[in-house]
Amino acid sequence: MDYEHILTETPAPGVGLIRFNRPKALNALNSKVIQETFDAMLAFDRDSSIGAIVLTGSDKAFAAGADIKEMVERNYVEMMTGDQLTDWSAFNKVSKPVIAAVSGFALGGGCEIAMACDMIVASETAVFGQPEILLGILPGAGGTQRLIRAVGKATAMEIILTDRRLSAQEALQYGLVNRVTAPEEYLNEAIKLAQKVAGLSQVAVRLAKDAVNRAYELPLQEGINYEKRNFYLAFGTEDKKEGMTAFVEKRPAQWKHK
Ligand code: DAK
Repeated sequence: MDYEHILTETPAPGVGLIRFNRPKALNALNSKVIQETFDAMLAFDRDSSIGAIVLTGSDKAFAAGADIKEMVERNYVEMMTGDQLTDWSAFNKVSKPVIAAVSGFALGGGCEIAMACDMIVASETAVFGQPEILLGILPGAGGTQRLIRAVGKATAMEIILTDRRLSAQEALQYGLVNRVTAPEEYLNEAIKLAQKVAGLSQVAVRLAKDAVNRAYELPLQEGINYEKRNFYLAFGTEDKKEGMTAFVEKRPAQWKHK
């Protein structure tokens, strides 16, 4: 598939890679980038040979936010009735794990997309922030909700109200990212992590990701009940039988993803 603003490849078995590719605009996310990213993501999600997806940008910028030049003339009604909102929320439809490989700027919508991923590998150069307040707006793709869960209210407020930026090391301390690597290693590390997940049962991974994400939405007891249903569902799969039999027979499991 030919895209204008993203590149896709399969850098390792089972791993789908999507790269924002508007280097001159620091990967500013215009409508086309968002549309293409979600198209590619859903294509990898449907592809049974893919077990995990890596989303990355360039060394200088994961993404410097939504495209301000595209938004500058837009008014309330155009934003509300445009298809942008639907596009941004299509992220929730991806059932396979998505790992963000972040180097350089992850600002505004860039930070929000990274936070919407399931894991984040950051280069030492990564900078996370929500500078929307400087533009007279506020985060609109989950920033006010996801950041507070990741870093707590005090820090989230400071980031959103004063444009405080987090370094990769600070993001690691807060638990916003999974790990920090040397600048030349972040993508390899993300691909390795994706390979690890891609080597597992896709059905078990899907059920597990779904259950973890429910923790965001549900009160504890309902979340525990939800988890239990997914847990029992796993007992209906061939992969459960294979995984446990392989353990007993002391051999690696051969997953069928069924
Ligand atoms: N939009 C458009 N162009 C951008 C851009 C952006 N966000 N960020 C950078 N660029 C462009 C610059 O205009 C410049 O282009 P030329 O002037 O060369 O044509 C080029 O990229 C290089 O940028 P700089 O010259 O500024 O590079 P520096 O290294 O000096 O500075 C910087 C890098 C990242 C600190 C700076 O570019 C910057 O502050 N960028 C803006 C960051 C920002 O404010 N981001 C938040 C945008 S608002 C929605 C949901 C969410 C959102 C929108 C809608 N819906 C649900 C509908 C999200 C909103 C946002 O993200």
